[in-house]
Amino acid sequence: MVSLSFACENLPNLDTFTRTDGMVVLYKKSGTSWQKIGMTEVINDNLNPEWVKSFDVQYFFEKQEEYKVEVYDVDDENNLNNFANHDFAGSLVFKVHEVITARGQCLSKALVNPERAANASGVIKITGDEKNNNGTSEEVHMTVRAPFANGSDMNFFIVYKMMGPNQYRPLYKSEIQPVKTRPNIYEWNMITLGANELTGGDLERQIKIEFFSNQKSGKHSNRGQANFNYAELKEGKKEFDIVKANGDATKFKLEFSRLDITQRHSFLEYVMGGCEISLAIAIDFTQSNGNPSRADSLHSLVDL
Ligand SMILES: [Ca+2]
Ligand SMILES: [Ca+2]
Repeated sequence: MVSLSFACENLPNLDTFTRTDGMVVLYKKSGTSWQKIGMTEVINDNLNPEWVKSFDVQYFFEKQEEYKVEVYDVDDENNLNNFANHDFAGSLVFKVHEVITARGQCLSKALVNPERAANASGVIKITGDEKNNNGTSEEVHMTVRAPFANGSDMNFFIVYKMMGPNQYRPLYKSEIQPVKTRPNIYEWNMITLGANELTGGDLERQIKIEFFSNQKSGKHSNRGQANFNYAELKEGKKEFDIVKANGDATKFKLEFSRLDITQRHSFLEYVMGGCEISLAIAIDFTQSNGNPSRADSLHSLVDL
């Protein structure tokens, strides 16, 4: 299995008053037609979007399977599947083999749009990450907490894993946390990420959490980042310095207010372990037990 993810650079601007709202649609060739596999999320007002949503595809060494990406500027956001209502940025036909044999498993090519001059439709970067099915089934649950001086900002963070020198792939984007006036501490919802997803089998592979102050214009300003690796999380290290994008120190620290590592068990493991599931259903046809919405009914549903 290979997990494909996408980023674009220098997309043409296809909105009059704002910027392009990019979305990628992935297809696989089946006979003579293209079969849709799925779509990424929409990234608003950004000519260099980097999508979090990835797609797992089978890689057969002996087969030359063709895939196609289409990049749209979403204009009909209530009807994402209505591609005719969006502006078409460009497309690219590729093979998984090209992606995983590219440097850093990242294929970078110009998007093609016959209605525009060559190389005027931006560049798509397709990253292929091999999924190691023999790896660990651990997963890490963490709650990110960080202080930031300006309590009027709405902040979010993105978790990246390193793919190569200065090359990162986004794995998770948090919700946007609103103002916390006192004591300027932001805490986001707990997240769960698979160890394989974070490490690709290398426990010391760098993981980066980058904090952003959310701006409606889409020009989110970077508030700093914390770097660590999975091995440090396993040792129970919960605090990491937040540094600026240029590496300068800040006085802030990221703290995991919750950090747990657990085993993720497959359904088959439950079955092999002797797990039995039984389901009993009863229907009460009498009225003598009272209304189940009342706490004093024998069949009260209040606690359910
Ligand atoms: Ca548009
Ligand atoms: Ca726009």
